[in-house]
Parts: sequence; C-alpha cells; structure tokens
Amino acid sequence: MKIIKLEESALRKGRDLARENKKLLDEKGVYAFDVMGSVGSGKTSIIYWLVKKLKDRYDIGVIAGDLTTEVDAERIEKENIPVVQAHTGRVCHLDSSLVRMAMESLPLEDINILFIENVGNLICPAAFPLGIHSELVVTSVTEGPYIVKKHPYTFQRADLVAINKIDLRDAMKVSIESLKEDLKELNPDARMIGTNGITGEGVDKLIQCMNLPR
Ligand SMILES: Nc1nc2c(ncn2[C@@H]2O[C@H](COP(=O)(O)OP(=O)(O)O)[C@@H](O)[C@H]2O)c(=O)[nH]1
Ligand SMILES: [Mg+2]
Repeated sequence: MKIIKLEESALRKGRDLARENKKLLDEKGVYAFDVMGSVGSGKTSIIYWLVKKLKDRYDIGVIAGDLTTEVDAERIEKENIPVVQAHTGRVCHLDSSLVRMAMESLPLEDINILFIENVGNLICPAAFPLGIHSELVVTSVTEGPYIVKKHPYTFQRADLVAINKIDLRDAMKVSIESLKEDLKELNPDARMIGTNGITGEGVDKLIQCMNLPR
C-alpha cells in the first residue's frame, strides 16, 4: 500500500515554493545568499562587513532570521539599507514560505543583492531550501576542530565558507588548514576563507569568491 505522509507533502510544498522564490528573484534581478551558521559564529558581523564594503557598488537588502529578537536587524538597519526581520518562534530554521513573506516586504525592484541570515543552527536549515542562489556558511574557530566533520549535510551544500574568529585560533588550538582539508574531503568545490568579524579582515577575499553579478 502506498503511504503518503504529511511531512513529505509539507517538504514538497516547501521545495515548490523555493522554486517560485528563485523565479521571482531572477525576474527582479536579485542575487540571494542564504547565510547559515551556529548562534554566535559571526553571521551578523560578516553580513555587516559585506554590506559596508559592497553598498557603494550594489543595492543590498537583508532578511534577518531569528527566533524572537530584533538585535541583528537593528544593527544592519543602521547602514541605511532595507532590512526585514523574520521571526521563527520555536522553529530552528527559516523556510521558503516565511522568506517569501519577507521578500514581499522588501523593495525587490530596487535591490540586486539579498543576504538572508538564517536562524543560528548548522543542522535544520540544510533540509529546507529557500530558493536562493548561493549558500554562505559562517563558522568559527570557537566551535572547535571538528565542526566541519560534524555537520556534513550543511558543508556538502555550501558554496563558500567563512571560518570566522581567526584571531582566536591559537587560544582555541584550532588549525585552519585542517578545517580546510575536512571541507575539501566533503565538498571539493567550496572555498574556505579565514575572517575576523570585528576588524573585517578576510572579507575582501570572501567577496572575491562570491561570484557576484557585475
Ligand atoms: N573575537 C572575535 N569575535 C567575533 C568575531 N566575529 C564576531 N565576533 C563576536 O561574536 C559575537 C557574535 O557575533 P554575531 O555576528 O552576532 O554572530 P551571529 O549570532 O552568528 O549573528 C559578537 O560578540 C561579535 O562581536 C571575530 O572574528 N573574532
Ligand atoms: Mg546574528
């Protein structure tokens, strides 16, 4: 007997809507990044630097995903770009439907790059496509030497990885080279760039690897 499960139907609906999101973004000429990573890895800090360094060349919008708070959105909003806060409540990831609602609140006609800060988590977001163009994972040396190996699904899909808090690598006894080796094994096409979310070090190199539209 064929059994149809609610969970499968919800996932299919999510995938269909993700495709529609991508179509809408393409029609409006918006190139979108899903920025994923653990709580505190430096997602907001890296988005802040990306906005600061790119906003003279591009029109940027940001969707900030969080459970219940607005602190990240407020930090980015100070850069005078359109920001929408998406709250997930008790849910550990954004989904294509919430992102669609957030997109509808943004002036998409006037934006050409969209950064979506996913909820701080390296596990759940991997199963919920949003309809974006590129996946940027922000992880940090404070998450220890096995962070890549422990999250194969997320790192296998990543297009680009920022390994953040490089200022703390000696204190944490974490080798960036060894993390790069782990990534290469899982996902030979992805690049890993060392960054410092406080000073902005490494962000120019990250930008060079982002395949941004001209
Ligand atoms: N030492 C150090 N701290 C950082 C760095 N990047 C971010 N932080 C700090 O880490 C904390 C969390 O950063 P945030 O960007 O909010 O992380 P998010 O939760 O991933 O958005 C903040 O106190 C930042 O100032 C870094 O490269 N080095
Ligand atoms: Mg944040």
